Amino acid sequence: PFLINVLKHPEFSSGKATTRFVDETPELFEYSELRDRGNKTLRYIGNVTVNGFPGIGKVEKRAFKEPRRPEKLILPSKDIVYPKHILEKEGPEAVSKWLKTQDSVLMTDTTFRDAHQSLLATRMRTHDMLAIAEETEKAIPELFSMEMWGGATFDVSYRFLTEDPWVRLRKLRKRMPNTLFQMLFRGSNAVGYQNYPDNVIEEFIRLAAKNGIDVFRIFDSLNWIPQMEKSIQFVRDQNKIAEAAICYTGDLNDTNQTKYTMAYYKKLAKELESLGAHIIAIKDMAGLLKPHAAYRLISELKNTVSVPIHLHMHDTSGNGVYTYGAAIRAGVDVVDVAQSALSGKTSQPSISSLYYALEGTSHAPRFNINNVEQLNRYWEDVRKYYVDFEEAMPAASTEVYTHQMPGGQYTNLKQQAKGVGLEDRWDDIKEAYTTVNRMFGDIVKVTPSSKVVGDMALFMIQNNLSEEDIYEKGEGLNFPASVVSFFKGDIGRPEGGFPEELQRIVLKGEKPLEKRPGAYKEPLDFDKVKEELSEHLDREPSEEEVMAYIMYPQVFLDYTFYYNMYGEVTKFDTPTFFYGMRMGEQVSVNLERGKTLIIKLNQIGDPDLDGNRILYFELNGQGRQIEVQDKS
Ligand code: 3PY
Ligand code: ZN
Repeated sequence: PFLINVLKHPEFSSGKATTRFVDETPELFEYSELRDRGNKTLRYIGNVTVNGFPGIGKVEKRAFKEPRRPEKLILPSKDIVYPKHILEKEGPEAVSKWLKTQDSVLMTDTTFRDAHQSLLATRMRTHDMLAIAEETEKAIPELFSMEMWGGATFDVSYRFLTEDPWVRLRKLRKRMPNTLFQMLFRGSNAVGYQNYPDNVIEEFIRLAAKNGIDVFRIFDSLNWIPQMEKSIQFVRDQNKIAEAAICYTGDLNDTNQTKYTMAYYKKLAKELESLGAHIIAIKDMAGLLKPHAAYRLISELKNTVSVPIHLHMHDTSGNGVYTYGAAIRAGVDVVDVAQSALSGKTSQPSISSLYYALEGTSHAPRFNINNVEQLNRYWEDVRKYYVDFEEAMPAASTEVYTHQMPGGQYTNLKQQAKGVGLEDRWDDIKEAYTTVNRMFGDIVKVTPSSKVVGDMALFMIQNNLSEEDIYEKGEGLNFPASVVSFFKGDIGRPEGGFPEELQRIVLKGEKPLEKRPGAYKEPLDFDKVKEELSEHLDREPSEEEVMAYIMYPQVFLDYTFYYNMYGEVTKFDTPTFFYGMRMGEQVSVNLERGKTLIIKLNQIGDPDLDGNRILYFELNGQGRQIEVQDKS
């Protein structure tokens, strides 16, 4: 294509071109680059139109309305205090102190992270967040923070959305410069499912801070502090907010509870405070904290530590707003909520429901509810794009108090069960999940420990194994890799230690670790990894790309392969990204300012003998054909 550009250029055809013509005429490159981006775009759209999107398959593209946008926002007054500014001017301790002086409860909006992780299999695209980011900051400047990164979003972006999560972070940062950005960080597991050497944890935190994260919610999936303390220190080293989380499990109302008691939570909170946490979070990842227990827990914690308390929960049981009400009466400083259209069930309680529940009390939040409701219309419309990822329960379910499955796992495990043909045994799987938890000694269940319990439950159902069978036939069984690794101590140590008999059966003579896994790991040689990645990419990678490759080597390489093939697919609107185009439809893709592709699909040819179809497009008025292999 480059040569053709040269030949067609007016200066060249007029005969005036010199040998320096190519150097002095950069638009040639630009033109061929745009052409190349056009080709990639058509290749993507052609492929998804013919073959469908992974996980959805080939379905007819419905007609979607443009999402409604907020039109009458009341803009923030000049004297509004942004905690982000406090952090920047006075540091994390000042934010912590400021929080404690607030009468009204503060809120973290999880719409960009946990809400869609827990309802829509983490598939929310950057495109849909960016489109509302500026208005969100204008509409609710009173938020404590926006949770918008970490957890499962890191790998899902690369794996399923062909998106770079670092780019998401930077772009949102630009549009929301005054809002604290919060991420979920799995302690020594970073944003992965395994332990990393300490220098990897340090480097990840440095890069996340550099790219825009302010608040790091650090947790360990077994509440094991040796897996958290390095992360707390590394966040402090960056002068960012270290929010150390205690995962809530069991039931504080249960007088027979011997492990997860009030004393247990108080002890953890004290230890985390002494390690330098600026905020203590109670992370109720399944939604097990009942109202009365919440009142008692928060009251006790407020008397135990002097840092603020941030409560996170999922609304699976339907009791979320009631629990928050009780916690707020007990003086909790911040709670996690989601925009109504993405709230409830396995997600967080609704920001607007909670607003009205608190109206008239001394803790009522200060934001403008009408602004929030205007934003919510956008989310009502955008959620429709993602219906094919809605795996959640159809309504609230109090069974969660029995199976204790985290909100973020519910849809994933269901998908996993479907994958091995066990969809119809979902009730049995939930029951097995409860059994496995008991067999493991009643452990905290959250990524990655929840995955171990889920894998074991599936394994038992798939192989028709009862609890007795495991003890009787265990020596001859090939347990799932995650289960073996758990009993080895690879993700840490549960409260009260491992059940010895089961550990012996699973490990088959192998010795478990004696110290935290990170203590055995040599520091990673970043230069060496960078060199290795350069060879794969054939160019010098950025430090963020090196980190992505460390976390998820194959996923990252696959991402770069698809990125090279399809270009910046984040620029497409979401219906086109998931469903391609209808015959005769026209869409526009704005690549950057002044570079818009107007695409029309005119015809799809019949497959040839090899199954290849020709798609006839118009790209900015010019006919273009793309050949796509029909995989059906
Ligand atoms: C995650 O680790 O992704 C979670 O959301 C845990 O609750
Ligand atoms: Zn959560």
